[in-house]
Amino acid sequence: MNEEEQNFSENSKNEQLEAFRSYDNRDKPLTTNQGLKMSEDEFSLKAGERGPTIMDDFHFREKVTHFDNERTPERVVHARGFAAHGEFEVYESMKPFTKAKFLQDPSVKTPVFVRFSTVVGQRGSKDTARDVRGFATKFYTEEGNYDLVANNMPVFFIQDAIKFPDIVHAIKPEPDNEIPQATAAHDTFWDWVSQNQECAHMIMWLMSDRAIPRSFRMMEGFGVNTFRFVNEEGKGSFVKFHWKPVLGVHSLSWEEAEIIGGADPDFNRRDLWDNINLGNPAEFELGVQIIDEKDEFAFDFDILDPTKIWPEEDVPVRMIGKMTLNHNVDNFFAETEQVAFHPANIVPGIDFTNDPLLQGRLFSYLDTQILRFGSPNHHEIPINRPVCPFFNNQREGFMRQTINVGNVAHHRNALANSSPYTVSEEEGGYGHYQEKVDGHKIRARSDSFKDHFSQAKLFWNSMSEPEKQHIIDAFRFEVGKVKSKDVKQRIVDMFANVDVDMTAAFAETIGSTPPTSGGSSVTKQSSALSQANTTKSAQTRRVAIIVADGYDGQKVEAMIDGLAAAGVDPRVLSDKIGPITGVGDSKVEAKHTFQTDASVVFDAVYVDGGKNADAMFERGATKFMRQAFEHFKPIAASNEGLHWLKKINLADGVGVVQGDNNTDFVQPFIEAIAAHRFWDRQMV
Ligand code: HDE
Repeated sequence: MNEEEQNFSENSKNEQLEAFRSYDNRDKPLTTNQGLKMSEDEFSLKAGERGPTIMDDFHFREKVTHFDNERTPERVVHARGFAAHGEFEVYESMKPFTKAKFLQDPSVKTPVFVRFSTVVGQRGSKDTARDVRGFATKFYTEEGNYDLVANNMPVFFIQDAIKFPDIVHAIKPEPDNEIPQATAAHDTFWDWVSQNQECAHMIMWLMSDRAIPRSFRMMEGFGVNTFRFVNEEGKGSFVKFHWKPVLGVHSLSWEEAEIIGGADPDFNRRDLWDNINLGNPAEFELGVQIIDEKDEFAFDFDILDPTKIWPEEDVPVRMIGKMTLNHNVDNFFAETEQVAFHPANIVPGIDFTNDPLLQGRLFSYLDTQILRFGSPNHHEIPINRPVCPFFNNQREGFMRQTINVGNVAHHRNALANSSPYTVSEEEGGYGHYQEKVDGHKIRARSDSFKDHFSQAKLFWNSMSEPEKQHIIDAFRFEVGKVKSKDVKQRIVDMFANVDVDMTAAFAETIGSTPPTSGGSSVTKQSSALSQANTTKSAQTRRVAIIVADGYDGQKVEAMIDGLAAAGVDPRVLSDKIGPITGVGDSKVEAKHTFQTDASVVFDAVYVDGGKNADAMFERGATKFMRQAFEHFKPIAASNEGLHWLKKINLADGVGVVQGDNNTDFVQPFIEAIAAHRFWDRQMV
């Protein structure tokens, strides 16, 4: 064991990054990049006070040239992202299945860096677009970096990587006018969908609530592709990776997502940043589904087809470890923007399969990094460096950092005793799984990949009634935005193969002819697919506490204390920022007003009142409460707050907790917050 291995811990990456951090600017003289102290940084060097700037002004030229070059190309997909550091621990040794070192010892914590992203929008687009979310994890293991580059949906649009440029061209803004931004709701995308029916299952996920997550902390992650575990004896098994959020899987309503897009386009990234700063780490369990090689053909779908899930009821997800994201970045560009993921960053014990989507990904990611960084040396950037040492004969290229000492940069050599040398698999060298491959060179799809509708129907069957309605509404919006009548009809004809009632329900509203027959005959359901069955927790939910001067001190304090004790994040909101005084010497600090914060950025609302309550309700609180009600959110009310709720007819809605004559209404409200939403609430 060498020195680096002995020192390996969850802090290894942080310690490595520390060497690159610069805290030096404070109380320091300003210098050029060459270290020259400058006496002036506000006026360029001119020939006379009103004269032209002159070439001698090296400081101006250095500063502006650097500024002019401060952009690198954004990612072609997943451009908008947000990342955090953390650690991963395995629950028990996975030795029977894989020799991957980071999956052996429960006492070892591996540092990780995770970048969440949307796929379609540009870097400055909104967080809450209807879209797939990326969920890419870099494990800095003792054996090198392992990247699990996942999404929050378990299947993909296409079965073969050669189609990726086509789907991305179709879903991105249209090329003539670059409209619309960050949405699939336009002609080229749905034209592509109707011509590529393998995407039917993925479209069901995209139309579902999964595409508008409440929080990065409340979504699942899926490796999508089928990978291979390999153990020390060389035995392989097929594996799919899952991340399960400890807080459960929760989503916004569509209207809310649209409003938040304007009210707080950084909603998801702010949520992660704030919560980590508040000491609420984002936690996910790592799960694996394992299929023995002998069962490769035991299913009614092809286990290498990335448009198929392995239903959890048939292949259980085994929870094998936990990831905790507890540390924000110091510098967005240096870390979040410069991190470079690649599914081929792999460690011994994990290998690939012939999944045709995965095979193409193994090429694409390295290629795209070379455009983004303009250099094959991006592995030297601090965030991308492995924490274990690396040695090889690669040299030079743009921005090379390492100073390789010595004259030998070739293998095999005698001058340096043939080092760096390769090592056997027994000593930790990577050996590829020796799968036997036998076939003709052919451009074709296997017959086993040709059923596009059965699992789309399985997904539909598994949804609760509100989830089904949301899917229908999403089709109505997305396909309703399509201008071509022909494309719309083709979409209707395509989804009639999934479910006739579902398709008829949106066909009518988009001006198409509804189907009268068709539909998949699948009746099976999978309860793991419905968010109705997910974990419920009030923890970290943000709740607006609406008060005006003269509020009920006892009630409001009991509520704030009770919520805080349950891990909820209460935020006082009034019609002015500053101290608000309640009855009985009670005082709270309002940090939000109806002008600064919309109802949509809170999970729930408690409204009391006060002597100025009428004015407050007339000015902003009524709209705020009505919006919370329309977005199915838990509401609690007491005193004037309850009075107003009654006045506007909302007090008897499901999920509304009334605080008058109710000594303990805090607990029922916490339970209502944990329920997330009351989707069956009737609107008044
Ligand atoms: Fe990616 N994908 N992808 N992808 N992908 C990229 O690499 C690609 C696919 C995913 O936060 C790119 O560094 C191809 C599936 C995530 O930095 C690019 C195909 C899944 C991220 C690329 C796929 C993903 C990317 C663009 C089809 C889920 C963001 C920038 C064969 C398992 C990583 C970059 C980050 C990024 C190619 C399909 C996940 C162009 C060719 C399936 C989370 O290389």
